[in-house]
Amino acid sequence: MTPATDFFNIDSVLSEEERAVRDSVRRFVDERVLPIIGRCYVDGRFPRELVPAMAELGLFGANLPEQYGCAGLNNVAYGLIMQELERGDSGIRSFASVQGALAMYPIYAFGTEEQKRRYLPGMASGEIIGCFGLTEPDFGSNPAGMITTARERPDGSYVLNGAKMWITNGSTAHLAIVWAKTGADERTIRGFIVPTDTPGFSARDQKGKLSLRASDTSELVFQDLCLPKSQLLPGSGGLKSPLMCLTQARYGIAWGAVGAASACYEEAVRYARSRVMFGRPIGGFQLQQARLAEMLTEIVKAQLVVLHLGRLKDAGTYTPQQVSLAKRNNVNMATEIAREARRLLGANGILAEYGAMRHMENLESVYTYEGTHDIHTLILGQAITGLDAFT
Ligand code: TGC
Ligand code: FAD
Repeated sequence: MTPATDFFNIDSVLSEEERAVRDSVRRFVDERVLPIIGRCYVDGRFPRELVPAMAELGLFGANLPEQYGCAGLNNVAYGLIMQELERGDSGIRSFASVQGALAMYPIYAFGTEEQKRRYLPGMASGEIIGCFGLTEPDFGSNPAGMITTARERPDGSYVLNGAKMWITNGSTAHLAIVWAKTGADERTIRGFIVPTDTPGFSARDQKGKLSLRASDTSELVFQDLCLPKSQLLPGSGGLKSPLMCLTQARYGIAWGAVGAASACYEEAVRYARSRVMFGRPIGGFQLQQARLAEMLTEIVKAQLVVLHLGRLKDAGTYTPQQVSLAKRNNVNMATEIAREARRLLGANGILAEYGAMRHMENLESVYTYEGTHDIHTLILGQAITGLDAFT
């Protein structure tokens, strides 16, 4: 018997193309990610050698149009990609999320035609790696307060000064999408495409991470960094622009969490059926059955949330608040399931040879980034009551 996570036969409501995309990424994860990821995690190394194969599969900016070298998939197929990648590891999904939703999307949404043609095909093919700099050392949940500045000079060029913190892909990226204030308040926030070889740019790896270890995380510093006007994203303006990018990434994360939870659940089922204690498989004890029943129930609910959200996104009728609900619920669900799976595995559950503890540690970052669980609670609170708890 397979530990089927598709308990509600969601397969039957996916299109042939959606299933084919899902299956090809699943194969990639089985063949290329799972055999090496435990080692990468222990070594604290992002497996960059996987990038060409990921590009070949069309995983970067997969829901952006084909005219820019992207796969042009719908949002459900895009979500299924994120689900399968995170079944492997949150760090691998993070790489694809940042590249597609946080670096390619702003160029697509706010860039000129010339910028889209210059950057997007190379990013889809994985030759140009991007990162997204919004968070600062003193402004995480409240990016409106950012102190990075972009001062406009009389010739129309800009000078950037400031620092960004916790930036995924930061030290390996060829370009950074940097958000900075051109004036006094958050209405003047603009986005810039910063080539990372520009004088005045530096990146430093964040050391000592106990989570997302198979992912690069860095601090970026801009010191009198001069940029021609051509690097401004002209369609960006105000905090709303980076928040629009976050909505794209949060959507993918809500799907990704289902993948991480499914990996943990499937591992737990296999273990429960094979581990014998007190003369029988531990899966035969009611306590472990209750644990597994709870996991499966929560996974199914989370699957239904993202599938419906994806259909709404494809219809153009979804809202950022719905995305907040999905990110908040699904990541919390996956965090709990990873912890329960680790416990079910007993001592083996602390080994990198199994996935549960790696997922559990990763999910602590996923719980925190892209809006902490608390921030999404407050976003929902605002949607429910009409009262803003932030100001
Ligand atoms: P607020 O006044 O609420 O909003 C300003 C304007 O933006 C609009 N808006 C959104 N638009 C699109 N999508 C969203 N999610 C939006 N949220 C708000 C809003 O309607 C308004 O528009 P307008 O036309 O009136 O100007 O802004 P606020 O300063 O009160 O902030 C609200 C808050 C706290 C919810 C926001 O700052 C927030 O979401 N904070 C969390 C920060 C965060 O998530 N950072 C993530 C950094 S990137 C990252 O973590 C990458 S991890 C790597 C990976 O993905 O794998
Ligand atoms: P803080 O904002 O300082 O929050 C600390 C605690 O206070 C949290 O529990 C929070 O929920 C709570 N809190 C904050 N405000 C309130 C409130 N109003 N009411 C109640 N509680 C509140 N950022 C990027 O820009 N780009 C990236 O690529 C990126 N990648 C990341 C990768 C990793 C591995 C990690 C861990 C983070 C990454 N981030 C990135 C940063 C991430 O988005 C921030 O860490 C996140 O937004 C939270 O900010 P903070 O860590 O400063 O926490």
